[in-house]
Amino acid sequence: KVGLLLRKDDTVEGGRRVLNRKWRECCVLLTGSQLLFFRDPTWTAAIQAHIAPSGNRMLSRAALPQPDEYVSVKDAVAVFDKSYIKHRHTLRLVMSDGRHFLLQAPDEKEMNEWISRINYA
Ligand code: I3P
Repeated sequence: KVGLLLRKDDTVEGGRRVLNRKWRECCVLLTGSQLLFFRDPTWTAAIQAHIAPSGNRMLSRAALPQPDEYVSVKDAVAVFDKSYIKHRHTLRLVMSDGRHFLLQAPDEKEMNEWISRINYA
């Protein structure tokens, strides 16, 4: 699965509050159990073109741009955090090391799809 999401880092490893709390748009790709972040949102279409229509599997890794960051979601959990009401359709990605990312999807359907894909990855 690939898409444009807004991301805000909430806590770092260990659970301390992140200082830079700005929302940033990024292209996010879930492949296997890896969540890849591309800072340049204009890559979305190019990245999409490398994904099989069925979803998760990459057709060719070779021509993909290098992700700016990647995280393994194997021990991570994605949740809809009811207490976070500032932005709609925003999920909280909770990493086992204490990092929390907030990811804002374009709509509720997309948010729910990201949550289930991440949790089943
Ligand atoms: C942050 C920015 C974020 C906001 C965050 C602010 O300020 O306005 O949008 O997160 O609030 O600190 P700045 O642009 O100066 O970095 P929310 O949209 O979630 O409110 P926070 O400190 O409560 O996370």
